Amino acid sequence: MGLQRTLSIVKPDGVRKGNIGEVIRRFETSGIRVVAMRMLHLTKKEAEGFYAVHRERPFFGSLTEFMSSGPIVVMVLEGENVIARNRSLMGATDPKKADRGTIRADLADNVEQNIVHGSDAPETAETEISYFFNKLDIIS
Ligand code: FUP
Repeated sequence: MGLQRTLSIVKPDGVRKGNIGEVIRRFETSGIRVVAMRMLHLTKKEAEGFYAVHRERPFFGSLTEFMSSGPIVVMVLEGENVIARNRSLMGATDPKKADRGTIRADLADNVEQNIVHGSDAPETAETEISYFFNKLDIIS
């Protein structure tokens, strides 16, 4: 716990649907600070690198195809207990199972195209942040 950082991604569906501002608004409204932000378009290889932990899963090909299908917005979020707070704002992976009022319940179409990514633990947050950002990119 304490002050944490986490990686957030507005996925290609969120960018396509014009949800960048809505996602960031929800973070800021709940007191979470954005301390780094960038827009980029992943190659298939870069998406595969990011989701390497899922490489044996049946959805890996489709997921990485989707994640490289258009630009994304990557952000570092900072706050007390921000890893769990971000996950609770996001809602369950499958929008049909996500609590009402969460980002995925309100905005996502299906389990693959689910608008946002958020790191799930301190170790993954560190690895995922460093996949996109250098130390000097992050405001402290
Ligand atoms: P989450 O941490 O909520 O993003 O969920 P996971 O780490 O379990 O899954 C990562 C991504 O894989 C999801 F965001 C979308 C994709 N996925 C599927 O496409 N199908 C599935 O059945 C499960 C996950």
